[in-house]
Amino acid sequence: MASLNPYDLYDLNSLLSEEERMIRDSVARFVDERAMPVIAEHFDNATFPMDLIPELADLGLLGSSLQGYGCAGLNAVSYGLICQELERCDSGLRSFVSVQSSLCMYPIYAYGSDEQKDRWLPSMAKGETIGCFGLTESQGGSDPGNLKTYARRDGGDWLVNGSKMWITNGNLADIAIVWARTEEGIMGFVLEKGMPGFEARRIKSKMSLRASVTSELYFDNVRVPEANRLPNVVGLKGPLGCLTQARYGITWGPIGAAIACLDEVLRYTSDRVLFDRPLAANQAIQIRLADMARRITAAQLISLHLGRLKEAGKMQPAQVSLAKWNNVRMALDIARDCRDMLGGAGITTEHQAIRHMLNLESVITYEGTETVHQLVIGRELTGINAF
Ligand code: TGC
Ligand code: FAD
Repeated sequence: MASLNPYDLYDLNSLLSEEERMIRDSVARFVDERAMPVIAEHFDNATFPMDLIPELADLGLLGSSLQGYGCAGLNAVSYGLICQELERCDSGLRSFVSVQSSLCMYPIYAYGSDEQKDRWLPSMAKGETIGCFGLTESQGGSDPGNLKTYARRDGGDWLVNGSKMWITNGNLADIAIVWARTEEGIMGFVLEKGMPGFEARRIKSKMSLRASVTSELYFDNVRVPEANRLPNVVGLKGPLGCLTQARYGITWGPIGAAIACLDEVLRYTSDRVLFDRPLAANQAIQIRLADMARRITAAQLISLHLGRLKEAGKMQPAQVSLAKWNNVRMALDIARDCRDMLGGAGITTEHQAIRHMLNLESVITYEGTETVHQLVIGRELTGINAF
């Protein structure tokens, strides 16, 4: 009997096309050679590895699912595999790509005018223009329908007032996709760095996603031309449609984080000798390792099937909710358990588990908290809206 790959017990590799495997392997190489060696230091110093942005762009990872405008036009499973490999390194690296691709390039692509697409998408694909996505406000991110940021028409322009909270890439961004209430409903606007009255303030003292920039955005009578309003969507379905794209990718990312933790702890428990035998020789340890493999395998099957549904145009938001809930919970539990099996060695960033564990505390909160996704499924099952 051939021995199984501990990180792919069901040989899902065999269900991938040659192109999908090639994409996964080239991102994996980039991660191992370029990102892994620097990530712990960036996490410790609370900096984002800016010098990797051109490399992410050269690999075609920015806006990789979009067609044209210098984008790679990859299928859904390829995008998922990209997220998985990036998050094998760090959720912050995957977040950067998720936000740029699914939350900034996607709304311009899906809801923007031809002029807006020509103006922003090619430079975003090259990593020369960085975006952020402003939906959440301090009064409650789970309920974006209650957003207060307001845009009112003023001649041919709009005046935007309000603020946004917890915005990934906020201080790095050249443009911000800002969702605001108007007399005509919720609309999306592209705000540009340097517009008078538009300010980003970095959120400090984060214990999670430290290798990612998170900011507050402030808008004080920011004058925004009509040419910067996304013309083709009105209502909450605009931002929620972007979230569906990003959440799909997030179902894959934590699989990478969980694999990184399992890999680390498999090595550690084989090498560490306690009571005259390797730690891995204990039943209590093997049961925990087996449980990790079980949960990773289930998550892999969920995301792969979800990806194929997406490619067939059949993916439903409630299916994405189930996968986001399951897969992030899986990875967070595994990271915590791996941290424990490393003992004292598990509390520094010399090992990965604690970094992944802390990052996943954000991942389980952003893009819809675990509870929000549970309630989406509850609503799907019962037909009763419990929000
Ligand atoms: P509800 O009445 O359910 O829906 C309003 C309209 O939106 C449509 N819709 C969706 N469309 C696409 N995708 C989805 N997932 C959708 N969910 C709903 C819906 O059909 C409806 O359309 P229409 O045409 O009838 O108007 O709205 P609700 O107010 O009851 O809210 C439902 C709820 C709670 C699920 C929603 O508000 C929600 O998802 N809340 C969580 C918010 C959230 O996830 N925020 C994330 C902010 S961005 C972020 O965290 C980025 S982190 C990035 C990183 O670093 O990786
Ligand atoms: P709340 O909505 O106040 O929720 C608090 C608690 O109440 C949670 O446990 C929640 O599950 C629970 N809860 C809420 N409603 C119910 C209910 N009906 N029943 C039971 N329990 C409920 N947002 C952006 O727009 N853009 C970004 O780029 C972005 N990046 C982020 C990066 C990081 C690192 C973090 C931490 C957040 C980011 N967010 C971003 C915001 C994120 O989407 C919100 O934090 C998230 O949606 C939750 O909102 P909240 O923090 O206001 O918590």
